[in-house]
Amino acid sequence: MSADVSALRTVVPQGFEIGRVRGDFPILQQEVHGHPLIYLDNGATTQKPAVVVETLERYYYLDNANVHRGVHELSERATEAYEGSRDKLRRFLNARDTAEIVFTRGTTESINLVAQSYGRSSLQPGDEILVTEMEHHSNIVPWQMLCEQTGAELKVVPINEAGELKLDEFERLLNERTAIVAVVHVSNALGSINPVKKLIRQAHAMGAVVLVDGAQAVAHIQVDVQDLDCDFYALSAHKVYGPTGIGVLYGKESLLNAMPPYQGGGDMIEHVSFDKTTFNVLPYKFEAGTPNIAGAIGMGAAIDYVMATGLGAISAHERGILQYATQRVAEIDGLRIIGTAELKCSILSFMLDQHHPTDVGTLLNYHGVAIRTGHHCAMPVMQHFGVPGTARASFGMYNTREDVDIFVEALKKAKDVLS
Ligand code: C6P
Repeated sequence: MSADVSALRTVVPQGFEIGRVRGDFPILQQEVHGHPLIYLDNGATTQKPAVVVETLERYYYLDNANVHRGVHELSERATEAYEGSRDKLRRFLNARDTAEIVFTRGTTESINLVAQSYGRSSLQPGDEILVTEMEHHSNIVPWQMLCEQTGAELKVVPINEAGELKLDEFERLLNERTAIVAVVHVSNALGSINPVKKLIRQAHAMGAVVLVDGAQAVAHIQVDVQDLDCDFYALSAHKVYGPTGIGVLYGKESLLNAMPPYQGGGDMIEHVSFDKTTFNVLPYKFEAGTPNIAGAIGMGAAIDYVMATGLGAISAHERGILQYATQRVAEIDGLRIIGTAELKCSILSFMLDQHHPTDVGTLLNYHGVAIRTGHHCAMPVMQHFGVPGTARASFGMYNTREDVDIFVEALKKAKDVLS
């Protein structure tokens, strides 16, 4: 091993200490337009700690090989690291077995897998799929496509003016025809945290299966799939300090076993002939072709980092930041927060007077402040609130009150310019 490679970090620091956490993310130590970077676009993607980048680097420098195929040393190492990551994800979600952890490209692919495999093989005309008005397009469009294919019908649970689910409407819409409930854990456009455990219990009582879109949840709150008793849980690594292009579909083993494969190809088969092909066991039945090996290993490193830092401490820190930001933006006349749910996490979506969110975001960028603007792939939410989009600050474990102060000062200047 060269000196350079051996210097790469593989040891994950323990505990939450904001100075150390910030130091673990080298990308934050830069200036943008002559100002320190204030990164408040964590809902879109989080930054990666050095240990994740260095795990990827180390994998490609030392261990790169295809998995499950070779008898040689590198393939064994790559396979061990890849399967090791699967077990890290199992522990992270408290799944019962690694067979229940399917690697996908991310939340979007996880939801499409369930729609096209579970949904297409089991839904009939007259069945209903229940989604909510606050879903990301990834948890709407695959179900609309499935409805087209099967004759099932899409039903939508509305939200109230705070951006909370109308739970009485959920109960009213849920019935014995409901085959699938697909609900977001934390809304990316509003920050609302949904009471998914209760929704799952109610859906199960009606005989429906439940998919939870956890894209915006797993970086902020502890998720225990056995405690939730969800049937499927979808996540993306890049929103939890890991690489892009990799994520997980958790599914209950009994359901995954009964489902047909999603894609055909290498690794997902047991035996192929022109007469008959039989499929591999879980989870490989759903992992056709050479997977994103480096991504999976990098995701494992990210999960190690998050678990060692402590999700409890991360949640508490971020709650403080969101509370502080909510108080501070109240100083700005004409700023309207979109999404005021009682239970919220890490997202502050807003309109500044009637100014277009893109103008607000563009001006903030000149102060080094990175936020996201637009419909956030949740157009029905924007339609509900009668806005073209919002400006959205979304917080991660490395954000501080000083970040919020700079953001608020930049907002005040943007307001002056736009007025
Ligand atoms: N939301 C945002 O800026 P993918 O693209 O597959 O990693 O994640 C899709 C997705 C699904 N559900 C929710 C709740 C999400 O927030 C996202 C991604 C990003 O809000 C990009 S649009």
